[in-house]
Amino acid sequence: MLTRTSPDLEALSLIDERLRWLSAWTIHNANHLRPSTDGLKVGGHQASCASMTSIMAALYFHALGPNDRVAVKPHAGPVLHAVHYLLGNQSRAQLEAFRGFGGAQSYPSRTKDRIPVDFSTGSVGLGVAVTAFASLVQDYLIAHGRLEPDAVGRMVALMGDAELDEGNIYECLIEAAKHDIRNCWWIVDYNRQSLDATTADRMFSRFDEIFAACGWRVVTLKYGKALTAAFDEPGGAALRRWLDEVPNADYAALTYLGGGAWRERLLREAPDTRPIVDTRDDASLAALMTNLAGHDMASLVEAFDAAQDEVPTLFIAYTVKGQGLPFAGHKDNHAGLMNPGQIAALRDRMGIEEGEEWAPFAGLGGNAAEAVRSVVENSRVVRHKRARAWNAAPIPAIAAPAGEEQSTQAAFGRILNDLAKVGGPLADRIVTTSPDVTVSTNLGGWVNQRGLFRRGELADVFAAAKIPSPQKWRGGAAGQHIELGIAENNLFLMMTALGLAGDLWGERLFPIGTVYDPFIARGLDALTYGCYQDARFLLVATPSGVTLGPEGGAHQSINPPLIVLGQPGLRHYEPAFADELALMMGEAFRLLQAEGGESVYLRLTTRSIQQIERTDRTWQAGALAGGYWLREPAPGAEAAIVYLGALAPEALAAWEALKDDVPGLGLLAVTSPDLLHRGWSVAQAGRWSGRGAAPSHVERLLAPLAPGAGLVTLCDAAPASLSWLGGVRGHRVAPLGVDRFGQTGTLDDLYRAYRLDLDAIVEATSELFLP
Ligand SMILES: Cc1ncc(C[n+]2csc(CCOP(=O)(O)OP(=O)(O)O)c2C)c(N)n1
Ligand SMILES: [Mg+2]
Repeated sequence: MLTRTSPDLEALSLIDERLRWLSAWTIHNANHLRPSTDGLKVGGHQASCASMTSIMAALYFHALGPNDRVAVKPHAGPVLHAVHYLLGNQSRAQLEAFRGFGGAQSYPSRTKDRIPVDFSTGSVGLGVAVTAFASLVQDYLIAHGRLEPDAVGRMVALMGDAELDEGNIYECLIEAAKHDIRNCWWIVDYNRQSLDATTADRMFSRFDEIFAACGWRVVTLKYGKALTAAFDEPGGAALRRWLDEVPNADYAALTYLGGGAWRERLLREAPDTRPIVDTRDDASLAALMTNLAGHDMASLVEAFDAAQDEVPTLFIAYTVKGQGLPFAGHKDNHAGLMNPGQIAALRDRMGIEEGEEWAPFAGLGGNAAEAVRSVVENSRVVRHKRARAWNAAPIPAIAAPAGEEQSTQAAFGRILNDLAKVGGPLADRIVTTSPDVTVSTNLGGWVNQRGLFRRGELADVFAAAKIPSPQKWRGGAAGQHIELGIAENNLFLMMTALGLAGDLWGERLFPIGTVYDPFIARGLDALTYGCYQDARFLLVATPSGVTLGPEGGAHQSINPPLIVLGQPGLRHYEPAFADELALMMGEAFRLLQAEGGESVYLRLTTRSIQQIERTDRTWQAGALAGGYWLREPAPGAEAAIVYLGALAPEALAAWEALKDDVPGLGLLAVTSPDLLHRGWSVAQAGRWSGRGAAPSHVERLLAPLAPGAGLVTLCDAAPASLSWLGGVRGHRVAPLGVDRFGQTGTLDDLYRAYRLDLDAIVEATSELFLP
C-alpha cells in the first residue's frame, strides 16, 4: 500500500481542472450539442462533479493502488469516466453518448459501463455501505487463504454529504464496528448542499462523534493551505472565528455572490478581519474564502498519505458545490447546467481552442502537458475491467433428505448440514449469513459444523461453562457463517459484497443468506442494488405466508412472489417437497457461478407435509423450468388446479375429491411463477420480432387443456402471483390466495378464513362450471 513520494501537486491540480472540464463538457455535449429526438432533458450534474474532481484527482492519480476498490458517488459518474478517458481506457464515443443508448451510464455501472467500475451506485447510501462489507469479505478471503495478505486493498467510498442522512449508513456502521472492519475509507464531499438546498448546520460536528464512537478515525479537511496561512496574518484569528461559525446557507450564498459580497459581510460581521480583506481584490478574496481543503491538492495528498494504515477512516473534505463553475454555491445548482456562453467562457479560461474540447490535454503548455502525462501514466489504478470468475467449484448432486413428512425449511437445514459434513469445494466456498435469524431459519446445524467467521478467536462461553445448548457458537478465522445484527439492509449488502467476490478478487463464493420472508421488504432497495450489479447470492426466505399460523399478520408474508415477479436478476423458486428443494439448490449453486446465471430466491415454509412417491425423474426438468403436472390433465380437460408451494396438500386433496366429477382434471405444481412468466414474455417477444416461434414452457404446459377450460389457482401469497396464468391461453381463472393481512390461528382456521382449504378449492372449481 505504498504511495508514491513527492507528488507533483501542480500536475495533480491541472488534472483536477481537466476532470472538471471533461465532466462538464460531457454533460454539456449530451444536453446541448447531441441532437435530441424526444425533447427530454438529458441531465447530468455539473456542480456535483465539480465538487469532487480534486478529491478524485488526488486519489486516482496519487493515492490509490491496484488493489483498491472504489464506489463513486452516483452523480460524479462523469468524473470517473473522465478519469478513465485520461488514462486511455474510455473512448470519446462513449463520452459523447453519455446518458444515451449504449453510452457511458449516468451513474457508474459495473455491468453496463466499459470502464472498470468496482461497485455500481445510484441509490444513495448503498454504494457507501457496501464498501464496508467488501472490507469484511476481503478479510474473509485472506483468512480462508484465498487472497494473499499483500494483495490487500482499500475499499473506498466517495460520498455526498447528503448521503449521511441515509439510515443504512448507520446500520452499516454498527455492523462494521462489531466485525472490526479495516482498510476502509469513506470520503465525504462535504459541500454542505443536497439536492434541494443547503444541509442542516446542527449536524455540523455530530458526524465526527458518531463515527469516532464506532471506532473510525475522523480526518476533517476543512481549510486549505492558503486560508490556513491567512489565519496567521493580522486579522486571521477573527477570520477563522467567523468562518468556523458561519451557517452553511450563508457560506454557500456568499460563494455564489463572490468577492464584493464576502468583503461587505466580513467587514460588517467581523471588522477585525479588515487587514486581510483590505489587502485583497475581489477575485483574490473570493479565492481565499473558498480555499477549502477538499479542493486543495496539498491538503488532500497529505491527508491520504498520512492514513496509510488499516484503520477505517472517514475523511470529511470540505468542498464547494460547483467549484470553479458560474453557479458555485447556488442552492439550486444540483441539476444546474451551464449555458453555451458559460461553457465557452470556461473553455477559454482553460485555454482550450474551439474544436479541441475533447482533446485530453488541450490547452496545456508543453512542460505542463508533459508533467500531466507523466502523472497520468504513473497512476497505479486498475485500467481494465477484470475478468469475472466463473465455475469456481463442481456442483455435486444434492440429495433430498429422507423423511415421509418434512417442511422445506427443515429440509434446507438438513441439506446444508449434510453439505457441511461431506465437505468439498462447494461446501468450502459457501458463506452463510443471517440478520439474527440464524437459528430460527435452520442454519444452526451448518454453523455448528462450520463455525462463525471472526478475524480473532471467539470463545463459546456457554459451551466452556458446560451449559447445555444445541448451538455451538464459536468463531474464528476458519468460520463460514457471518453473523449479522437484525438490520435486513445489512444482510442484502453483505450478500452483495460476498456475491461480488468473484468479480472483485477473482474468488467466487456462494453466499447464502436467510431472512424472514416478510422482512425482505425492509431491505428491498439493497436487494435490488445487489441484483442490479449482478452480485450472485442465494436468498432463502423462511418462513412465509399465513402458513406461519400462530405468528400472525406481522410475520406472514403476502407479496414477495409479486416483488420477485418484477425483479430482474433474481429467480424465484418455491418448492413444496424436499426433493424439489434439493433439485433447486443444486440449480441455484450452478446459477450463482454461471456466466449468464443469476441470484436465486427460495421461498420456504415451516409446514411439515407428507412427501410424495416419485416413480421417475421426468418431473425434474419441469420443476426447474417453473412447473410440472403432478397429475396430468386428459387432452381437452375442462379444468385444472394450479398450486404453489405449501398448499400442495390442499391441492392434492381437492384433486382427489374432484377427479371423478371433473373428467381429466389436472393438477399443476408451479415451482416458479417468475420463470413461467419470463418464458412466456420472451416467447412472445420472439414471435413478434421474428426470432423464433417456440412456445414457452407455460404455454406447452397449458396446451392440453380445452380452450375455454378453467384454472383454480392457489397460493399462500397475493392471488395475482398465479392468476395471470389465465392470460397465457385465455383460460378462465378462479384465483385463491391471501389478499388481506393475516392473523393468528391454526392452519385450519386460517385456510378456512382466507379460502385456501379443500372446501374453497372445491367451491371455486364448481363455480367454473356455472353458466
Ligand atoms: C435513495 C435515493 N434517494 C434520492 C436520490 C436522488 N438524489 C440524488 S443525489 C441527491 C442528493 C445529493 O446530495 P449530496 O449527497 O450531498 O451530493 P452532492 O451532489 O451535493 O455532491 C438525491 C436526493 C437518490 N439518488 N437515491
Ligand atoms: Mg452535497
